[in-house]
Amino acid sequence: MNEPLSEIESQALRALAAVGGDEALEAWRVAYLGRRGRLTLVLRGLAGLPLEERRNAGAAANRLKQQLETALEAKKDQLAHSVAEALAADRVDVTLPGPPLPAGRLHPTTQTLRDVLDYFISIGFQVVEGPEVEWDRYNFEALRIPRDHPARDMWDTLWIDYERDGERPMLLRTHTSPMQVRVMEQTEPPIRVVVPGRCYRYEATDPTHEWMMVQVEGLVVDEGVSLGDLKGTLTDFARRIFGPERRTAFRCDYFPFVEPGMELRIDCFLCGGEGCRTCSRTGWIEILGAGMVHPEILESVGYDSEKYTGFAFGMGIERIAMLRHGIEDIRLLYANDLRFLGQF
Ligand code: 2NL
Repeated sequence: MNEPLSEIESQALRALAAVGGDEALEAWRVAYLGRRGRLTLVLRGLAGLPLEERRNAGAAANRLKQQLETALEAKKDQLAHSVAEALAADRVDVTLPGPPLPAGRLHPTTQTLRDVLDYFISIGFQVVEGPEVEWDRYNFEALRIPRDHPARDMWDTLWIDYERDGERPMLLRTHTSPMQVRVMEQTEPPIRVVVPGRCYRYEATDPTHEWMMVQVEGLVVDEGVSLGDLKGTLTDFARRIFGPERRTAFRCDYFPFVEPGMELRIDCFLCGGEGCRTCSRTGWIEILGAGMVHPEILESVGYDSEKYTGFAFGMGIERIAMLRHGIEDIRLLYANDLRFLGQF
């Protein structure tokens, strides 16, 4: 009993359409075209038919066989294609850049410190660093600030918990001058150095004071160094850091280690000299202290003060950075808040 070919055809094509993978396709092939498949059985069953019928039915069965084989090949292609498509859709582009990493940056104090040092390096100064823990002798005595000197009140010091002969001879340096004394002790003029570093004062904090600050001091000692050299150097410095259009002015000030002593001011770039909060309504902003090195200091390190003269200066880097960026509270610089620090 032979199945009608039309039945095989419609079932085979429907089943083939439902095939979704290689395994199901092979099962389909075995079921219809395999050695014991439905169409094969029909073809075998033809043997018992009379010649004329066998020829007609045989031709029809062979056409269906070819049709199913063609459909099988087409299905194979389609499956291979959809696998390729799925792989393509799933592809990872390893050349794509990754998600951006948060970039670090230099602290605003460091940025300004580097600009200040770069200026002095450019005009021939050397950069020297010294210890943050100092001897009283270098921090005060060698700079004409003896224990009973009223100027000692200007620095409220953090003393190291170490006693010798009933005294505390060690401290956290209050300025970087002690390193300049060490330089003078160890070298003969000419000297042109800048000394950057952290300094400490035992002090309540407020918008313009911190217990730690970064100071840069400078020292020039040579034959024939004059107040003109001081004024020329520091005026040029002020214009390099704050802009070539800045007006500058020197005014008398007192520091025990210089004579004469002075401060350098620039005209207020916020109000143009009118008077505002930043310049305390004076129209001028103080940016550093300076003076001619006191001859007693030169003598105490073994220099002949008749032969050599020098000038020195000192500035707080936070103050310079605050002026440049319009920062109104020094405590913001060391509060470690990235919302603030990320702006510079
Ligand atoms: C300021 C003022 C100053 C000096 C520092 C100095 C150092 C030696 C000898 C003489 Cl070894 N002077 N340094 C001189 C004048 C002013 O600093 O306002 N600093 C923040």
